[in-house]
Amino acid sequence: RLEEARSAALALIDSGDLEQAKSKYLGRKGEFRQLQQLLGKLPADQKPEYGKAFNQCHRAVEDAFKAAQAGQSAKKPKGPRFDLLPGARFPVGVRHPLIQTIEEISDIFGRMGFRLAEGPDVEDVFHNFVALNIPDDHPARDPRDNFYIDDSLMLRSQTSTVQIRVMEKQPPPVRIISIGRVYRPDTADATHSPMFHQVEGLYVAEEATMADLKTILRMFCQTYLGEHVDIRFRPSFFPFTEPSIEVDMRWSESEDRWIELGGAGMVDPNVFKAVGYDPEKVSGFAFGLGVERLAMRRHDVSDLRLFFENDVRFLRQFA
Ligand code: FA5
Repeated sequence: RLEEARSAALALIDSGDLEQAKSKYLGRKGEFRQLQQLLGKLPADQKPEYGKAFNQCHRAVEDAFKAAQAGQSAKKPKGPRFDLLPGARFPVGVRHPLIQTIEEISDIFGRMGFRLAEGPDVEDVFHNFVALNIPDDHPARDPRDNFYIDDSLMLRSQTSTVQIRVMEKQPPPVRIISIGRVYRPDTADATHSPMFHQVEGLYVAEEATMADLKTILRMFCQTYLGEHVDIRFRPSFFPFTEPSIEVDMRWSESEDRWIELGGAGMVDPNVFKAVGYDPEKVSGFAFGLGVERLAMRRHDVSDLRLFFENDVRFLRQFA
């Protein structure tokens, strides 16, 4: 009976009469349901053999049914039965190149063990300056160089604020990056914008060295920009690192033109004190790089303002 049911059901499916096949064989009152019920009444020693045969037949018919069903619905045109000519193409957007850059940067540092951290764009003077060892009379605090909201609030001028926010919340060791917007009343030109992005990194451990810092920066640049990229380090000064360096990248292999990528250095003991870390017990390094500058170098974009003009002819090239 099982064999009969199988061939009859398959024949129906073959002929395309899926309704019949379903109600007669596969439905709730169908033949297979009845055959399955017989299973319960068999003597125990015949059950496994019959059960196996039943399952095989049932599955074969079901699979054939599903395949036929899929075939039928694919053939049945759902829309109007005429050709809309010429085909109207929907414009499909692309993710903004800076978003793509940010995701790739966090991917690369993620693989090196750096967790992603965040801080607010509207920041207080304590996190933007005080805790970073930038004294009251420091020129970096000048109202002409910052967007103050009132005496104690401002749009952050650097992502170094996130170093403080992270260390306030957790004990060492720390290994984070933070990527976000920063704001400075800089005049827009080919390499500057009043709003731009930085990627900040902070590494704190029992022992961290300048060599570790330079290796991480070099590895990151070679991964993101390519093996051939030329990087150079210059001595520099930041109140929150000592010693401090600046990182430049060569604009192209053929040109002797260098562009500043960011600042970095060994975390100043005063910064550790501000967040309650013991500078005798930990050391660390930090860096802050310009995200637009990285994207420019990677995609050979000669004017940073293009990233903010949102001309679709430019954006489409990043599909
Ligand atoms: C800083 O902002 C420091 N916080 C970096 C740092 C972090 C030093 C941690 C030590 C330890 P600086 O002002 O140089 O440094 O800015 C860093 C980078 O941001 C620059 O090298 C440049 O790539 C980018 N940058 C600065 N100003 C602009 C701007 N107006 N438009 C686009 N990119 C900018």
